[in-house]
Amino acid sequence: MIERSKELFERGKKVMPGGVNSPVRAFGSVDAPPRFIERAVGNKIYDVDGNEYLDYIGSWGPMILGHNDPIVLAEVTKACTKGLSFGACTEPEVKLAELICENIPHVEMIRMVNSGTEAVMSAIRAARGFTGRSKIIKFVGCYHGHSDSLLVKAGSGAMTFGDPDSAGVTKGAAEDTLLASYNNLDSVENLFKEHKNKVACLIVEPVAANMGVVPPAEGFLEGLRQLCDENGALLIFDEVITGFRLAFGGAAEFFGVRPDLVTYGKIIGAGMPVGAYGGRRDIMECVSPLGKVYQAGTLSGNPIAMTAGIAMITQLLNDKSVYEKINSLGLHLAEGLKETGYTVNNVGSLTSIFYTEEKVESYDDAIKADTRLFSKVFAGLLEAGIYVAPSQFESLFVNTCFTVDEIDYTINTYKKLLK
Ligand code: KE4
Repeated sequence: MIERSKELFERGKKVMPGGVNSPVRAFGSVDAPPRFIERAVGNKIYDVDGNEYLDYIGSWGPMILGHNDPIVLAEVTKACTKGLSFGACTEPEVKLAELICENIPHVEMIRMVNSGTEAVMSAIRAARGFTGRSKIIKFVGCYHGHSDSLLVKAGSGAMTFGDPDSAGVTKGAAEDTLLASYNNLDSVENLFKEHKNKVACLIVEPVAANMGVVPPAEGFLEGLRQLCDENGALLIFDEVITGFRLAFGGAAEFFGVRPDLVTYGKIIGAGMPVGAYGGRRDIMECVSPLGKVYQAGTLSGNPIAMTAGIAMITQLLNDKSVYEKINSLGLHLAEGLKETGYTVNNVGSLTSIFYTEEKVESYDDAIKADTRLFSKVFAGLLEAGIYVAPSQFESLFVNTCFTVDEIDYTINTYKKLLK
């Protein structure tokens, strides 16, 4: 029974584009109406009709300790009594910045913003300001938020100059964005050769998770590091998904490759509206008011969001067994899903099942997956109380609150639906 969700969706469609505030939530590519979520705790969410689901989205990754972690909730509740926003400097923003910079070697300085999009947009501007160069390299199928120069993918055949992937993104905004193929170092080397000394930075999801999970091939990240060094370009790891999840130091620690800049999203705010970019001190010192790269935001460093982040990140710092737990749960899920005979990619607590029997090591492999079958399975999972991303091209996220029995229930449900 999902009458209230349906009613809210109809009302929403009258006053918000598609009835949503972010497109993926409209369930546009699956055979089911969106669920309106009323509350969540641990690894479960509850919709407005009272249905319970095992939550494999977790607000797209930040709920590593589960929803409404008691320590985070207590700290946020306390902070709210002091006021929600001042538009002024506060102690929590200094404490969160210290927590990150003192414990992640490649983040020497950091700037808080309000979303992953804003973090990436600002990091790109800092890279362009620091290098004095204009071109950026991104990978087809990697998603870095919706700022104009990142909302780009290869037009048909135009594999080197991006064509706008969205109406409203002008040719001018897209023409400095060069497109490479994920896990293909030659495609990157060719772009550097064609645009000698013009590339400011290369941005990559160190584990691609927006084409479904596609791990970096052996030597891929190391190769990007070398190519950036050889060409005077900055290497940016977009760790909005992998940061603080694959390891405390994110994918950079997990794979042992040092980026020049990293971007974070909601994960450093325990799911609150936060983002950040940071890295080498000499680059970050180019950012206003210290340097000439302007970037600002009323809500940047919001005290409630910072308090939430401090409460969660302190726990992750003090109890590294969290990573063994979520990585082993992720592996257990992946091994079980492989028994369906379909392709499963897994890195730590990130997993995707692709409805193909072929390997999926690139965007071109990923788009061959059977999305119609995905949609059918998705609807069946919802009916069984299992809430996964409403798109083939996302990840399944586990958190510390999952039990092996719940993972096994999930695996068995997939097997039944795929019989
Ligand atoms: P936000 O602006 O949505 O906070 O972050 C943008 C972003 C940047 N970089 C990466 C690697 C990301 O995955 C994202 C956002 N991810 C999507 C889900 N894959 C957010 C969900 C949505 O768009 O509603």
